[in-house]
Amino acid sequence: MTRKLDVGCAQLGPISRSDSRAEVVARLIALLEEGKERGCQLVVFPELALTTFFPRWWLDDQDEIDGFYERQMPSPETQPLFDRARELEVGFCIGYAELDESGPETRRFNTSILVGPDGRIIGKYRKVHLPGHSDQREDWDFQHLEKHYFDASDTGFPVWRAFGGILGMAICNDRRWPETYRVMGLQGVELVMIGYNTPIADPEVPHHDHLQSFHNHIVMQAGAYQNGTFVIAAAKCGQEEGSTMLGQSVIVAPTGEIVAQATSMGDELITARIDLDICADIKNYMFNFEMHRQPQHYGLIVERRGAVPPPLVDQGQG
Ligand code: ING
Repeated sequence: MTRKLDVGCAQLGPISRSDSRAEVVARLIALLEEGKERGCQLVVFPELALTTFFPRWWLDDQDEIDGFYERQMPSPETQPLFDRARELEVGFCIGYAELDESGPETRRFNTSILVGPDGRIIGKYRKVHLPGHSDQREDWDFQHLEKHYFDASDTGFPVWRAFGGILGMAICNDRRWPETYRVMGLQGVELVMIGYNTPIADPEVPHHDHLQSFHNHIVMQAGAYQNGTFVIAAAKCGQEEGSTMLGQSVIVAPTGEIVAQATSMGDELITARIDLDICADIKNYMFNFEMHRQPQHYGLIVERRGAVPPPLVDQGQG
């Protein structure tokens, strides 16, 4: 019996700073309902899917800042999404800014959760790779302050048995790092669900702006193929508060092939019937980790954070 799963990737267009949770939740529910109509059992939403991408600004008003976070999930404002998902019996993955007051200190995370068709939370992931900077860059049109607004992850990259397979989550910049996929690959992951908010303009390397879509896809196609897993990646995109955000959401097969791709810069659902059993075609042969990996030579990957080139040897070289 093949393990076919009908999945949806729900790309979101811009969310304005002034959009209420209710307005956004209505858009999410519309995409979930379309997913149901098209036979989806699981729908993946973007990173920070409830608000505008607020790390683009240096904000001083703590109340305004806190307004971008969820203190509980589901919250009263997001409960309608969970209720509708349960009615439709469609699971979903969604990213949001999490304000965690459960411990002695308040902690803040860029978080993603997996919710089952019964509306119950199956698992939570907190973003590991926080890109950008923590200081204000006065001369930049937009900041990238995830290191300022979010704490480091305390979850790492877990996976869960759900929807007939082994599923994991990653968030935006995580998708650029091979370690993200490999840590889940070493747990047998068959579907990695990713949300992203990617500004086209990178002030530090503006001459790469035209490569954003290429880089977006190459890293996920490679991660999928090298670990024999499907990848579903949902963008929040379009002109959001003056910042042009990358779209081109995709569903990628374990072969690295793109199965479906969004063609708009707005709210758009792309779908696919994926067969989780084809992961074995990669996991059992080309990337049979048990048969081919040589961890005794990989130590630097864990031991070393930054690159350390070999010492300059005096061979008359400059
Ligand atoms: N967004 C971007 C990403 O990795 C980024 C971060 C930083 C993009 C600098 C471009 C330039 O896709 C998030 N949210 O990680």
